[in-house]
Amino acid sequence: MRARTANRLASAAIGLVSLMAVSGAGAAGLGEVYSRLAFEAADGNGDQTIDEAELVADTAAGFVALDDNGDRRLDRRELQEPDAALFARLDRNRDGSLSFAEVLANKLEIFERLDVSKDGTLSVDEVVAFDRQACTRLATAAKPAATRCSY
Ligand SMILES: [Ca+2]
Ligand SMILES: [Ca+2]
Ligand SMILES: [Ca+2]
Repeated sequence: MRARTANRLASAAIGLVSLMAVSGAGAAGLGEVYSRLAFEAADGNGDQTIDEAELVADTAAGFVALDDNGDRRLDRRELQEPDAALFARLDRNRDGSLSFAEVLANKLEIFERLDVSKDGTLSVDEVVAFDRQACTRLATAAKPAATRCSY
C-alpha cells in the first residue's frame, strides 16, 4: 500500500477537481504538478490509468476529506466559497449543499467526456489536459482566477 493518507488532499483534488480549482483552495500555483500528484493518488492499482471504480473510490475519499462536519453534504463553507455558477449546476436538487450523489454524477460526466477513446479509462495526459483547459476557461471567465492557475 502506498501512503494514501498523505495524498488525501491531492486525492480530493481529482475527486473534486473542478470545484477545488474554482474555489482556489486546491490548485493554487501548483498547476500540472498538482494534477499529476492527484492522478497518482487516484490510481489505486498503479497501472497509470484511472478506471471508473477508481474514480468512484477517489471521489468518495475526496468527499469525506472535505466534509468537515461529517453530515455527508458539502456546503459552500466546506468548499471554501466555490464558483457560484458551478455550485448551482452541481446542486441538482437546489438544497444549498452537495450530496455525494450530486458530486459523483458530475465526476462521471467528466469521466465520460474525457474518455475520448471510450475504453473506460483515463490517462494522466487526458486528466492534465482537462485541468489545463478548466484553468484557462476560468482565467478568461473570471480575471482573479488567472492568478490561481499556473498552467
Ligand atoms: Ca488504475
Ligand atoms: Ca458537510
Ligand atoms: Ca444538493
